[in-house]
Amino acid sequence: MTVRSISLADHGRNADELVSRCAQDLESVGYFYLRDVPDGFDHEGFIGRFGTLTAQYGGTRIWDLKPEQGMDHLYHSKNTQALVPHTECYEFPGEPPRYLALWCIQPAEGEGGATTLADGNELLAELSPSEVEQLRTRSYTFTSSEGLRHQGVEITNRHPILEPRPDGGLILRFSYNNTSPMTDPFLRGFLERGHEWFGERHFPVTIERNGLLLWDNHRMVHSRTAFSDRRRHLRRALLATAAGAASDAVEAGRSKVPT
Ligand SMILES: O=C(O)CCC(=O)C(=O)O
Ligand SMILES: [Fe+2]
Repeated sequence: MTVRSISLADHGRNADELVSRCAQDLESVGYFYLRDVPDGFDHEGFIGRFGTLTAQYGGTRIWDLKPEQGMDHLYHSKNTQALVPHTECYEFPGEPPRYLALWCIQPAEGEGGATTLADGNELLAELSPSEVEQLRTRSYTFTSSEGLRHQGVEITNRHPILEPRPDGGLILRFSYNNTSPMTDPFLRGFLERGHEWFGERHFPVTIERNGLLLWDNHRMVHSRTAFSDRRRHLRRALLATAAGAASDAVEAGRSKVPT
């Protein structure tokens, strides 16, 4: 599958039109990818049209995704290693933020460093009604990833993998490596299946400099490929469309993060 994209050069003359063009892709395919973005573009202002920027782990609203010293042995977004399929903030106490935005300051040179995405609706469509029912009724424990725990952020909450939203939509929470108990055969089976599905159905997006990728975090599963260029630098923002839950979780994590 190839990535769909919108060129700002073609659609950038009118900001409202651009937002509605992006919103169309977001609704139909679960993401939009904006290319040909000039230097000086106000990424924060633009993504603010889709939701409210929420504080992330440690309180920051914009998270720098850049390899850090001493992180390479951990499972963490701030290193050069591949990640496994996940949705973001599955361990937050309430609804995870609805949208996740990444924009690129400096792409990785050479192999790797693609952000990978797959549409969770495809996975759900493959499941039997009884499997869907189990995903909605069984609760599992979701915990912050190893790298965050290393930084003093440890959030744990129990949730079903599939949860209805008040507006009639669904929230998919997926973490291949931070859901428990792994002794549960249903959970193991589902995670293995999801991992395999992601391997077959994901598409890579190598975000170009200034490019902006924004997706529905209640629907899309994401990951990334390993890379070697330590200058790779993306910025990440989380957007909430309903008040409350996301920022509460961050408050819980904030006090533990060394500044
Ligand atoms: O580095 C990337 O491309 C994505 C990392 C990631 O999973 C995230 O920012 O949530
Ligand atoms: Fe992520």
